[in-house]
Amino acid sequence: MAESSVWIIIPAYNEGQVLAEVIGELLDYNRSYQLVIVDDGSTDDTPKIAKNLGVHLLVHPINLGQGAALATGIEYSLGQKADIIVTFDADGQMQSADIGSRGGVVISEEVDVARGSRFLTTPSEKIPPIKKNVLKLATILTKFTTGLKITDTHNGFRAFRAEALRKFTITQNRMAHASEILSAIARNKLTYREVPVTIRYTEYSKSKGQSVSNALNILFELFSRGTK
Ligand SMILES: Nc1nc2c(ncn2[C@@H]2O[C@H](COP(=O)(O)OP(=O)(O)O)[C@@H](O)[C@H]2O)c(=O)[nH]1
Ligand SMILES: [Mg+2]
Repeated sequence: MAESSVWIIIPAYNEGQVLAEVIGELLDYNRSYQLVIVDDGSTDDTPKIAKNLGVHLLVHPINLGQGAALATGIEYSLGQKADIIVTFDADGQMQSADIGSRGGVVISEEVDVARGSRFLTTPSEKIPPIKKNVLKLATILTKFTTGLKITDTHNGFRAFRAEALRKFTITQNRMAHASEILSAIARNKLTYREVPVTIRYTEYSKSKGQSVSNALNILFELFSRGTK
């Protein structure tokens, strides 16, 4: 059987400081991955750096948000006949080793979606306490609104079978896409598995990451929208 083609979508917004290192780690891990950087209207040196990395580069002329960047990368990869599509952050918080060769469990366990969970590995004291509580609340609301039993609802690490991604599109441009994807998994009855991933909390990532108030906004949005 031919090898599956694995496409990694890397949304990047002002990640010039770390982007080259993140891409280098992914390539060192597995050279056969197709890497797609979506430069989301960055105003730093992200475009210049991305251009020289020898990977697929898609550009939003203005900043549209992480959800829009993922949608752009997914549409492109589906058009290139990807078999497995992985969403992976550009800020160095994720580890390429967590992808697993060839899409890992998506293939070995024959599920539509493998979702990362930081609560299956990272010693929980490393997760900022407020963030931990917000994420815990999110799991309860998610169970209530979608019926999905997920330990980490807002983890950006996901691996999809291409066919699963053809069943829905991401319309939430900004961070609410995380909830939208969960609703789509429930609505389309996609099979899923959570896989342990390590999320690194560096000073850099903490200074740039999503604020707790934004996480709360996302939660309210999820709660009010339900599974529609
Ligand atoms: N914050 C933010 N991140 C974006 C945007 N567009 C793309 N991204 C990328 O989305 C990923 C996750 O963003 P981040 O703010 O670190 O989210 P967090 O890790 O959930 O706190 C990073 O790779 C960003 O570079 C955007 O408009 N805003
Ligand atoms: Mg981050």
